[in-house]
Amino acid sequence: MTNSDMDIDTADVSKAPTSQLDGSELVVVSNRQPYKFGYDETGAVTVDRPAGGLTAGLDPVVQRTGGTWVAWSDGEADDEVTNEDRRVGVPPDDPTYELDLLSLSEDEVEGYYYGYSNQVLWPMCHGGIWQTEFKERYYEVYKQVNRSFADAVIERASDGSVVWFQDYHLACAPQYVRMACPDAFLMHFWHITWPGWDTFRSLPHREAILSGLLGNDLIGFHTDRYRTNFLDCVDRALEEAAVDEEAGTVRYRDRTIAVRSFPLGVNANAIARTAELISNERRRDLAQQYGIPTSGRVALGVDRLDYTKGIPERIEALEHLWERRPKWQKELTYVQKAVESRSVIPKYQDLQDRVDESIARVNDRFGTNDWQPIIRIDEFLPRNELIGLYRLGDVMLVSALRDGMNLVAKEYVTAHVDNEGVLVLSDQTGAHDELGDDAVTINPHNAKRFAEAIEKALTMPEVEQRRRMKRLRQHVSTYDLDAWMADIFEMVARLHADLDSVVND
Ligand code: ADQ
Repeated sequence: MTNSDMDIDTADVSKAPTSQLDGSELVVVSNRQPYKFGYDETGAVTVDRPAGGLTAGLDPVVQRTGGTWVAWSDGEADDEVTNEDRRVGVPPDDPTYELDLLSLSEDEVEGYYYGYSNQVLWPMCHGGIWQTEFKERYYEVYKQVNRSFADAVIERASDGSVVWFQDYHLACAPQYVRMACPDAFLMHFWHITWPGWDTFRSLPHREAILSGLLGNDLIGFHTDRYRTNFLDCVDRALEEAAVDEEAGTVRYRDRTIAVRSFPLGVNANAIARTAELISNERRRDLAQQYGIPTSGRVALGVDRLDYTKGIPERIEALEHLWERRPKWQKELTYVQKAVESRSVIPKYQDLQDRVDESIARVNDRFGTNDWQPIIRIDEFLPRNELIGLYRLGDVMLVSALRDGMNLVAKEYVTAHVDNEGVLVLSDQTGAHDELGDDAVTINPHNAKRFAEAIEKALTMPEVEQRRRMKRLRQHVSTYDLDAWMADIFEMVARLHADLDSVVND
């Protein structure tokens, strides 16, 4: 087996404390698998390791605690590497925990993943009621797949286990597990926004989704706003639930569920260390490789191609800037690092077409023989190259229309170890709640103001730039991934202790 992502330094992974788990077996449940098995061109099995974000952060925790990770099996070589129970020890070179892979049929993937998860819950949670495709079949399949995830958990979990569900793909599973394992500790982290009641009430299955999540003992959101929205939705939708907003609890079916906010951070030490190792020469090479001019200024965007990320709005603002302030033509180049996402869904195809058209229009309008205003990088970049790219960005443009957190903003800040660079950040992101004071704030819908904000960022005096960046970096390195994990495990320990005292009373 070969490792197809050799850039990951395994010594650079999160070192979050796990002692609060007190020997409990950890079972992580997520849609995506932390190790993906495929084949290279010679037919040898390859393994893609987690390269960033939460999966990369959680993997070392489970490596330390041991236990199980249940996920959808979508690797080409999964059949070959797993045993008859579809389990495989990971990390492959020195296994410390088991990956339990769930096979899904094409119909299941269509209904559960592309259907209910990504055409109902995703747009609805981001406030896009008109973007949703409510279909009863999607919901039926979503429940059925959630049942399969729950069955896999039930097979592994005991009453002493801590089961940790990730995200909106698994809203019904906790209730199913609860029925079989009444004393296991179940928790859930919801990675996307939770909308207000007036949006959430459009969901035909709203009671079932809430009730499924209330099978947990602890539910976490990125911000207080989402936590409050969730409690309000529970209060209005479920007659039998008693919400204590101040305490952040719900009393439901004779159990108490704690609802808290835990803003997710990035693996700041690892990013900063990688960033420090990127020499000026390496940066120049990288710029040359992608045709990025080294003489002018660079604005950067790094996103999944998703309609929530505000990419067309960003291009419109840049167009406005180049049009109204021609001095930035040939002086400012915009680099869009995009990664294709959920392309079988028509709304995602529409977005990709829109982005293609806008880039072509702007390049056609302002481009010259020796300058291309927008450079697009579509290919996969290993993690250290992505960090190198962050360092090339004089200005980072994060213009999401809605975003649970937005880790890209935090990664950019962390990579700027020299305290240079300016973050332009949409006030519609969870990250803005933490970073808004030292970023240049935008509303992504106002192209004129957005263009002014880009200019403000580009002309910010160096002293102010450094002062802001330093504060941003301080915040992001203090509230990093380890701190996030420690907060959550500390809460688990506290709730565990409360449960024990109830049992012993
Ligand atoms: P995403 O919507 O995927 O995640 P985001 O937080 O911006 O959004 O990115 C997650 C990770 O993907 C980051 O580590 C980033 O480096 C990587 N990434 C994004 N675009 C990339 C690209 N073009 N190339 C390479 N890597 C790229 C969801 C929620 C967010 C929330 C996260 C974590 O929608 O609001 O912040 O989960 O909870």
